[in-house]
Amino acid sequence: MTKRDGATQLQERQALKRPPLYRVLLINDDYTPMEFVVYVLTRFFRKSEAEAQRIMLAVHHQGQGVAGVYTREVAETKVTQVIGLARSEGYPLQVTLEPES
Ligand code: NFA
Repeated sequence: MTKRDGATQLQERQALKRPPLYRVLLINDDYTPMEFVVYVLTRFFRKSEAEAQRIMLAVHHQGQGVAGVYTREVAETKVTQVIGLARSEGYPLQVTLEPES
C-alpha cells in the first residue's frame, strides 16, 4: 500500500463520493394537454416517445411522476426551462425537485 498524506486521502474520498441526486417530478393538472407533457418528456428529459407516453399517463393517473434524476443544478435548470415553456404556452404544468434519498 502506498502511503498517502491526510490531504491526499481526503481528495481521494471526495473524488469517489457521488454528488447528491434530485428527482424532477411532474405534477398532474386538468388543463395541460397530454401531448405537451409528452413533448416536454422527449425534449427536456430525452425520453423515447413510448417512454414519454408511459410517464405522462402515470402522472395523469397517479398525480405525479418522475421525469428524470439529475444533479442539483441540472435538475433546477430543467424545472426552470419546462415551467418557462409551459407558461409561454399558457399551461399550468407544475414541476418540482425532490432529493433522491
Ligand atoms: N391531466 C392532463 C389532461 O388530462 C394531462 C397531464 C398529464 C397534465 C400529466 C399534467 C401532467 N389533459
